Amino acid sequence: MRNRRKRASTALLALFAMMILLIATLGIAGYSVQGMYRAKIDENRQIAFQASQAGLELAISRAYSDLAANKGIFLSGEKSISTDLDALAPGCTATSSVAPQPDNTWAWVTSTVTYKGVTKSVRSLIRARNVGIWNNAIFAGTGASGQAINGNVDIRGSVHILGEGEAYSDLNKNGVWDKAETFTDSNHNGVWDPGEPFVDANLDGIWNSAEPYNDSNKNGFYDPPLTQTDLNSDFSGNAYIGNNYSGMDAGLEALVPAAPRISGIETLSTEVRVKHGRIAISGSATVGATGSIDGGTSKGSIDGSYVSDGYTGTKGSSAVFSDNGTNNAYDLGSLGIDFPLISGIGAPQYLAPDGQIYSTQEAYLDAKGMTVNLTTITATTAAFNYSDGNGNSISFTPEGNKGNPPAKLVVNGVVRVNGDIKLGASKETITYEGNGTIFSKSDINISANLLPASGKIFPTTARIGLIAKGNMGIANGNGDAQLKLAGAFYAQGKISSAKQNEIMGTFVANFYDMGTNVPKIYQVPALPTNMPPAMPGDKLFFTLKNQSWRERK
Ligand SMILES: [Ca+2]
Ligand SMILES: [Ca+2]
Ligand SMILES: [Ca+2]
Ligand SMILES: [Ca+2]
Repeated sequence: MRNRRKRASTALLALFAMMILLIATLGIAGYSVQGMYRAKIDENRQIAFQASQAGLELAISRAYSDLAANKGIFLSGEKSISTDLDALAPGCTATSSVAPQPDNTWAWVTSTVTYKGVTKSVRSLIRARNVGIWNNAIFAGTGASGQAINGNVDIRGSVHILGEGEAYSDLNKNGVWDKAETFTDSNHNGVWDPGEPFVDANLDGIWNSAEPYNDSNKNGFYDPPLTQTDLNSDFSGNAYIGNNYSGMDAGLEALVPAAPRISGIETLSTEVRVKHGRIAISGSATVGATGSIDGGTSKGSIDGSYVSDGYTGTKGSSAVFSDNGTNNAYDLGSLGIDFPLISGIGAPQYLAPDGQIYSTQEAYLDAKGMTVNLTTITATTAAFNYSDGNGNSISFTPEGNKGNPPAKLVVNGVVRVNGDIKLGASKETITYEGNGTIFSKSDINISANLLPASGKIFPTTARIGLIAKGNMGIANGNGDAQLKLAGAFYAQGKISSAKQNEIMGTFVANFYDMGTNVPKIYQVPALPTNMPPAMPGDKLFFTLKNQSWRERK
């Protein structure tokens, strides 16, 4: 009995040992199956994650490339990107979505991928900025005498100065404009003649003439790239670059769309860019402002400063109030933004809206514009009406008794004048309607207020563009008073502003003389997407900034 029990105990012990062994073996086996399973899950998770990240990049690049068609804003939407990601994660289910944030230039972009039962989702907050030529208050090409913008000027909105010098044919491909080699004019005929001694500066054994250049300001010499850009208040008033419409004449403010607001704060998204040259700030001039503006309802600081050569003057960068500080270099070099020359050396080919290519934009304007024989339009000019059946027209109704109703100009399409044109006489007002551009093969002078007609808003329901192949003068005439203007203003040469003008819209010119009377220029952010026809440089350019990234699951 005792023995049996002992045997039984022994048997039980053996069984127990075997069970432990079995459990242990099974445990190892189970562990190894689970380990292989986990490795597979990790691999799937890795693939799902990588695919979701690739999906995010794809969705961001698509949102970016859609910006031009969508006029610079993000549109809400969700789409399947399963097919796009199939090579990375075969058989996955993938979606991307764009969720615009207030003002629609911000958006959350999300990519979600489910691969073999594992779901991964990542998202980024992106911000688009229209950095096109007409999304500025002032765009300057060349600049003269060391200064792109000279004088006291109150600018609300962005400023973009290239300061690249006049365009030229770089015959010897050395990257700089070369003047004529000096020579001894033995026969005093003003030109080099074979045999006359010369200084062979480039050691090529022959006398070299000056490289041809585009003398866009017609001053008779080549204007080189800038080394310094002057913004000063050494005279009267205060030069200023601001980010809001604070202090704007209420009557004028009613003629343009309300300034944008982001989270309730009025802002023009002002950025200041200078590719070549410095900004000199002296006296009480400032770029941006500190402290509360309009009780905190308007933004004081500018959004960004991108000035490669930095600030100088007696105040220098201490007078710059920018969200990104003052040490950022010019950031748009890769976009290839050039001054939009319409004719002469350096003028690019022009891609017309109908897809046809013209040798220059001037060639396009010549071919498509309606030529009229007008040199002066004053408020009392007799009524006229021209049209060509191709969508180009200009008509005029002089002002009524004592200016009531005001004179009205209606322009549609492109109207061309071969010589100078003068708009208005001293202390007059001309109102406008339509969607048109006046192109002068020479100079344009404006002596009257030029504002949208009653009930119209610039540039959404009435817009006018002025293109001067030469120069543009604003209130430069004898007896001209300060003017109020709303439009898109382009001069291949120089824009000169006398008087304390108030301008809504954008100036695009190679050179500026803003005088000493503190003209005010208010950028109208709706302009780049509501341009008058055929304005030079009206292509939209965007930058995209990735503000943040996060993994959702
Ligand atoms: Ca050269
Ligand atoms: Ca000679
Ligand atoms: Ca030579
Ligand atoms: Ca010149």
